[in-house]
Amino acid sequence: MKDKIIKLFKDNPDSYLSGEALSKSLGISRAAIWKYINTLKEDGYEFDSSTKIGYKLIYCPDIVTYSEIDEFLKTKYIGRTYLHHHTITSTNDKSKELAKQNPINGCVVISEEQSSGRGRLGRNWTSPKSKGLWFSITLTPNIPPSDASKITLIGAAAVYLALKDLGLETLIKWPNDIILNSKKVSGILTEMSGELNAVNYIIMGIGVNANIDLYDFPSDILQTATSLKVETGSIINRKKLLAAILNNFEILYDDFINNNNFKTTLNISREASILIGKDVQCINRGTVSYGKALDIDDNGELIVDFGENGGIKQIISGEVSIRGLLGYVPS
Ligand code: BT5
Repeated sequence: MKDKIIKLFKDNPDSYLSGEALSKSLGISRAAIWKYINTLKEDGYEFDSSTKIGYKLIYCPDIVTYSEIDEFLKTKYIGRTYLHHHTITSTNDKSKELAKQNPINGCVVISEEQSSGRGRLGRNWTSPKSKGLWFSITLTPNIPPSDASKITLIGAAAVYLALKDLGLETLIKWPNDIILNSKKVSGILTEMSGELNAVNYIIMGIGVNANIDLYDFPSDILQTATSLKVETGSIINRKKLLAAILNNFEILYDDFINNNNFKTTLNISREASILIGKDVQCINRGTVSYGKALDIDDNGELIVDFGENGGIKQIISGEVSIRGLLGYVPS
């Protein structure tokens, strides 16, 4: 209902809407309207109000609710079911809980803040309030489970394209990191529920460090993590950025699911790769092997040359972490 009320105000900019008109349009009592207006004020909306003529919306807060991103969203189904939280443990966990009952293709769960944001392999993901985009997309593709890792590359390509729209040239550290000026600004956590031959649902969680300040990062990641605000010196419009990611994602994802076309994503993964041509360490369950990243193959797997003893191998994303020889990214 809050979304509907905001939409009415946005459809009538510069106008005062009376309690009676709102109550008529929305089919709820004037007392209920008054209650909703108060909760909207708590969310940071500001209204000019007059007992005679009603309310006029004068300020929208930096909040990533559906009514705030709808005007930028061009998708058919990605983000058209949309659940916004102020705080949550993890949007991946919430999406999983919902999908277990009824997975909705394209459903986005987003939170201003996560108290237990997760990375891969049980790592933590720092997700401070209203300073980033912390969201998960539920997908129900009819693909074999072996193709699920491609969804991560599609997600990374969508973030890359959205940031490019903002004039930011990022690099992709296969399979799930977006790098700006050698530091991580975004990470992706893709989780799947499936049978041997079929995917039930996929939850793709994306974290983007939009307006995080350096003091928000725990000291142990200060060397590897950054935000768009830190790198550009400007506040990023989270609403437009989120919509751009979802818009780009739907185009790439649709092309893959409907036309079996994964080429655009592959081209982006290769051209923007920070790994190809570089010496890397592959860390698999604590075991480190050294090699040179050669390419990303047509299935989205990383091809690494481990030299005389190891030979050339395909690395499947998931359990493996890739690092530069001396640090987080290769130099
Ligand atoms: C990732 O894991 O990069 C996946 C991150 C996915 C986060 C999203 S937010 C919405 C959704 N809900 C969730 O609970 N998660 C997803 P990985 O490659 O394992 O990287 C994790 C590592 O990155 C940590 O061990 C830290 O070293 C570092 N890190 C933690 N928070 C960070 C941040 N905000 N920015 C950059 N690096 C971070």
